[in-house]
Amino acid sequence: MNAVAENPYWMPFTANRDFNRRPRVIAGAAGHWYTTSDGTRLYDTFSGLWTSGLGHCHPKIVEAVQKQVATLDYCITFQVTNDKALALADRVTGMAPEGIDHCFFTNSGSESVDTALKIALGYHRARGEGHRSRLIGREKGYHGVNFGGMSVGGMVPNRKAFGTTLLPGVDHLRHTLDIGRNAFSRGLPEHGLELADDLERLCQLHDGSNIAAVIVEPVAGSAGVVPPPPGYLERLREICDRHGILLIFDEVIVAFGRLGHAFGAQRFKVTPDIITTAKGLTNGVIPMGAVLVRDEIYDAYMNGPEHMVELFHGYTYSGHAVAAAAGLATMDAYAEEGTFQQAQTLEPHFEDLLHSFAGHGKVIDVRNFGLMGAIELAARDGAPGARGLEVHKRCFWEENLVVRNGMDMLQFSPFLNSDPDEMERSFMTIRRVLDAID
Ligand code: PXG
Repeated sequence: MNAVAENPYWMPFTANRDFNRRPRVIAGAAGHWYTTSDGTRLYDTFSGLWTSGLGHCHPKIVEAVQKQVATLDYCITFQVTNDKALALADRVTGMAPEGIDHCFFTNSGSESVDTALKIALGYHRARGEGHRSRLIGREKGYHGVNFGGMSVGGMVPNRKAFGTTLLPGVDHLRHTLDIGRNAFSRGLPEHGLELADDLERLCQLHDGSNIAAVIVEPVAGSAGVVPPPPGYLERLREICDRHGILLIFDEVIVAFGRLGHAFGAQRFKVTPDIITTAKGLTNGVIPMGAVLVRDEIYDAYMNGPEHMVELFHGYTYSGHAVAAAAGLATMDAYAEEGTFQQAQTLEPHFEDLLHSFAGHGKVIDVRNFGLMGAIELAARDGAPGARGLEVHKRCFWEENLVVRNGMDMLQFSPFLNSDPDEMERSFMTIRRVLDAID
């Protein structure tokens, strides 16, 4: 078959022409393994796309979804809701840091981010500070692909194509990746705390009273796992408090166990004003996101005539009954199986496996925190990204392993309930591949 000509599917974030030369197609999954359309089993080193920490086709979630879809598939979400959405909002806010007791549902991480930015702007307006409109993101930040998230995001390829149509009034903190000083750090890197002071500089430049919100990933994920220096998030919190700025943690990747806690905020002991989530909310089974909001923010909206809509925002599928049922079953599984504790226990083993690549000739950095890890390869001369893609493809075709590469960074998001031996074998395979290629 001439796949290049015949494949009508325009794939997301994919080199489509390269893919079409030899399509990699998955048709089934169970636990920690995928099955391709020709029946080959592949070990998944990325938990889906940071999504499926409990493993694929978790029986409890499958059952809950099957039951829900046959009981109530969809019901109108504006002015009416369903029992599962109410229960999930209650459940998730119950796991959140104290004072964060409200939850707005979306369908993805990108929607969670744009929702959070709008909630922040509306909050200031509701308090008579509508002039607080500036938004601050960070270089290398990934906050999804909608216009708000792209604007505060700092992934250059995402911004390049749309650079002239992004939101105005956005600034960026410098990123904290410093391979020169921090290469091969285990966990949080030593250097770079002073970079948090970029926020204070922007407050001096614009006057803090014009800044609505700062959004950061507690650990940058898509940028290739960039944990913050110790004290960095605390310092952002202090500066935000000093200037009345809302702090948003984008926890689309880190929430629900990836850092060994329900929320990254709890691991870092820093409480933001808004938390964005998606992915692990339903173990990736049904698309869903949630924006968790501090009480003061919600309360500020609850003004004016009671018959009027307070927040002019929402999605047809906000709080979808089947997604919410998947979310509830996911939360049950996390609790019953002690998943967050399992993740904590695996962390040192995972760290050791990653850092066993530290002396490898093709590796320029290894970074990790929680169950997030990256091995950064040296780029080939004149062909950045080629070495990373070759590892991905060789692992897929020759080693039955799904390995995520972002350019020359290999990224790892092991299952929260990984079998240590399986995890170890996957890294031995990657080493073999790395040794074999140019
Ligand atoms: N925020 C963060 C922190 C994310 O990681 C999004 C928002 C957007 O979520 P949606 O559901 O709209 O995709 C993400 C998504 C990677 C990778 O390889 C990461 C994401 C998506 C695709 C690839 O690291 N994260």
